[in-house]
Amino acid sequence: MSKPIFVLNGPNLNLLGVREPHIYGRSTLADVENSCAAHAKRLGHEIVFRQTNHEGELITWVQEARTDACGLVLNPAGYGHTSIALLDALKSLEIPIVECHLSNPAAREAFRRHTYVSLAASGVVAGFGPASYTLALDAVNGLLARS
Ligand code: CA2
Repeated sequence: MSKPIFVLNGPNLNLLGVREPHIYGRSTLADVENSCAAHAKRLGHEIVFRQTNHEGELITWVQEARTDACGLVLNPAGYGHTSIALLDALKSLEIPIVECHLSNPAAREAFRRHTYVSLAASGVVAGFGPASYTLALDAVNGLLARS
């Protein structure tokens, strides 16, 4: 079996389905994890799915992905807009990286229009709710097939 695809989630995404359903929908993060695991299985992959509210922990997991993952789906949440340290960690990876957002940040406040993560990602999937994650898994799978 090849290495898993890491699906990493940044701060406050543990509140999914609990707060702000008008923006982020009613699915919980556990629902998103279950649909990612089922979709990855159909693609012939396993996933490691994690969420943290701590920047350093997210960076440690990105570093872990360097040796232990075949691809990365990352919803950096607020850290995407702020963290050069996260970008530096992502730049050390040689596996496909797909940035993923539930909402469409480009259609929201101006400060959400830029993410540092995009500088290291092969592409971005945003605005499709939980389906952004399964589409991002499709993208990683496609990139792996081409490599
Ligand atoms: O749309 C996304 O997935 C975001 O990454 C979510 C981030 C936001 O800062 C990005 O601009 C776009 C916020 C995550 C907070 O998640 C919550 C979920 C439910 C209730 C409150 C916050």
